[in-house]
Amino acid sequence: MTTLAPVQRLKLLRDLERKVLWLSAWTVHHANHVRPNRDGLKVGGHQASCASLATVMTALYFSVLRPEDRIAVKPHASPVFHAIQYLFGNQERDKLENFRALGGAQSYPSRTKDIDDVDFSTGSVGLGVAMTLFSSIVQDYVRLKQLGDGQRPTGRMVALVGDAELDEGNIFEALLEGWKHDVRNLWWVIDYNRQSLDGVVNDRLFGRIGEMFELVGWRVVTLKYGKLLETAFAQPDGEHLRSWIDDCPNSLYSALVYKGGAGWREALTRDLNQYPGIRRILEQHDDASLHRLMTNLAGHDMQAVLDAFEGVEGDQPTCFIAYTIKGQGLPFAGHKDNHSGLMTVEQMAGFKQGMGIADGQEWEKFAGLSATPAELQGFLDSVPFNAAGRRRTTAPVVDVPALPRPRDAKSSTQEGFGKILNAIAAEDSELSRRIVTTSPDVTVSTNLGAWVNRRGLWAHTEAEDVFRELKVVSAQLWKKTPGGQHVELGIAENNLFLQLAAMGLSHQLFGARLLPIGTLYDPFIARGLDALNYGCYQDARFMVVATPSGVTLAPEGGAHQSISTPLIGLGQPGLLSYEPTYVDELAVILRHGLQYMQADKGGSVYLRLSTRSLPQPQRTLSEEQEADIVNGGYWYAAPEPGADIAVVAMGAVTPEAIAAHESVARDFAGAGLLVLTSPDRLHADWLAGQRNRGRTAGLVDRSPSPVERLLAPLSRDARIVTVLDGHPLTLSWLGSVRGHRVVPLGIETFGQSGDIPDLYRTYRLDAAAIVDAVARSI
Ligand SMILES: Cc1ncc(C[n+]2csc(CCOP(=O)(O)OP(=O)(O)O)c2C)c(N)n1
Ligand SMILES: [Mg+2]
Repeated sequence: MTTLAPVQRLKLLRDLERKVLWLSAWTVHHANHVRPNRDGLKVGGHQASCASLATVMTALYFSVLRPEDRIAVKPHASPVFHAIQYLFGNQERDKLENFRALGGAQSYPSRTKDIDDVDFSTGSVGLGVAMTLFSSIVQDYVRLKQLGDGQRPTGRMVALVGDAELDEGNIFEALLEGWKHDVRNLWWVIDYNRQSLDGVVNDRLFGRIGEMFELVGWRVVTLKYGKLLETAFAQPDGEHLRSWIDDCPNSLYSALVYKGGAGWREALTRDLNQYPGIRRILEQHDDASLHRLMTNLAGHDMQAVLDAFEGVEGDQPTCFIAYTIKGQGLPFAGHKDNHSGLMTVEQMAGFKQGMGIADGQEWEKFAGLSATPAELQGFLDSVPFNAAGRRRTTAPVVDVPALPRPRDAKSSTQEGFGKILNAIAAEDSELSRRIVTTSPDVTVSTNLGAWVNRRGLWAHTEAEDVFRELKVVSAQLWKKTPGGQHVELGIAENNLFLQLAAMGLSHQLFGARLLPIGTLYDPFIARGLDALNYGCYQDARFMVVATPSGVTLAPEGGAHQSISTPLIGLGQPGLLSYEPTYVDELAVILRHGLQYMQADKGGSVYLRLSTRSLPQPQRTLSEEQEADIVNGGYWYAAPEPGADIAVVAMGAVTPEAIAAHESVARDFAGAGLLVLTSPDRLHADWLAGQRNRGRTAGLVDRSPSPVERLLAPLSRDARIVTVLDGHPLTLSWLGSVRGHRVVPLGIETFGQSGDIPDLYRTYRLDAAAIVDAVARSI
């Protein structure tokens, strides 16, 4: 490719830009108008949003990007991405024909469901953008600590951003965090088409956007006018034309784009007729060429786009503001309602003709282009970005040996977590090197302090702990070095989950396995929930340790109590959740979690911990008990066969269940006490077991799932009382497993502050409430 003359390259890129525009529009059209529609629902797709980015993406993928770069594409430009990959030979025609159908190319680029080498899934606007920033931190983390194979050049983390995405607050949270961490090698290309979904983007806001980026150390490159307009501005009175466009409100500009040449003529005649130079420009252009001139924004001018990208050197984070037109080249260009607009069959016929595509040639890679197929294919074969094929990396699995088990007589699970990590930190092992922790300003209060004292804070450059230098006594040693293993974040849970997601993809993005552990207060999972979901959706592998939880944090009151997080744990795909009661359970679960995070069919892990100190059972767990803990639960006091009563408990309220069980067992001999560690795991295995049985009729696998096995000893009519410090629905489903009647106890309302005896009594979690529930169940 380097041998190509610039004019030749430009010509080929313009051809490919045209093809990309065509294929993206056709893919959406085909899905909506050509493919049979069985349910009458609109299939959708975003032809206008795609057209807006066709030039920029063509320039990037076919010329500017390198294999080590990682890209988040604006979700609704998915058809452009797939078209580019199709031209590269990485996407199949069949998948494009099935765009938005089962098994076809995805509506929004998906790392897990698309076949064409998506780097970052996108969909929930704003998150993919910020994800590139946190990935840049991970890239540096891995590089500075030499955790990769040392062969990978440093890449640029690139986001193709819709302008309305900048309304999402998470972007600014990320920008501030990135500034603190001195992010590098980050390119955000803003598709400044001045339109969102409902209408036109606010002018006042955008006037400030560049300044905001500069404020946090970014370089801002504005791609405003294309070569045609620049030439017109250089003519006599041209400066008035420039000021007119500069001052043109977004909504007026968009409306005129839609109206076309006659509309431009009318507006310019009205406002600038006093200038002879402008009158001459108007005379020299017919309506069609006037429209071409007035819409010649830099974001659609291939040479201007190339100049901008190629003119940037160094690793300073850079924001490109590319002026574009939503729907450029399509009949509804600029119309404020074009976001979900689709070309009609007639409009598509005209567009197709204009593109020089004959019937039956719609999917032909080179139909309707000016260069020969051989020239185009030769060019595609030499594109640097695609030269090495699929760009996803792998990394070996890290062995996770049995973890240390603190043996305190009394401990909370949070304290146990801190001690286990502290013990790992003291080891010199592959495991201790690969763990990376992060927390949004709750490192100490979630018990990561000891780990950080041993392993240090991570930063690009070394910074001493001033308090230590001045000999101020503190339990926390906060020295920052490039060798540190804790990434301290400001208080923004969105950032935490995106940082975890980026760390949790390090093996596939940067060829270096990390075992990320993030801590936060359990109630604030809700604050970052979409980002957590986003991380899980793209199969990032991380561990969330959430503590304190429930009403058990007692004096802190209702504002900090988490009630529905166990349901999030149950309902969130890609996230296996546990709520251990005892520290030995936690040690088993932590080990399993670190393995599960690396397994092919694994996922991320959520541990819901507590600050309540509980007397610890002095026991040595057998292999079988450990397996039960991993599978979701075990009989703390086994029921006698045919028992009529069982108490089921999980987490901090288990001592109340133990006390209640002792009392109940006096009246109901053989009553059992079941301690659960993961309703999520039990529930998932139960449903999977049922599905498999249904599917393999004939070869029926009748082996019961763990929860069926656990409940098997109970009599058919047994009553079960369940209790947890969380929403009662979490465990009430247990009644469906074998048809037992369940009385579920838990928290359903906002709590109050108080001590544990008062709160457990008030919310009916104490032993008396459990005994009462047993009595009422009879
Ligand atoms: C979190 C979230 N909220 C809402 C949406 C629905 N949505 C998709 S695109 C869009 C407007 C995007 O406008 P812009 O970013 O300017 O993109 P354009 O289509 O103009 O390129 C909206 C509201 C979404 N995908 N994600
Ligand atoms: Mg927009």
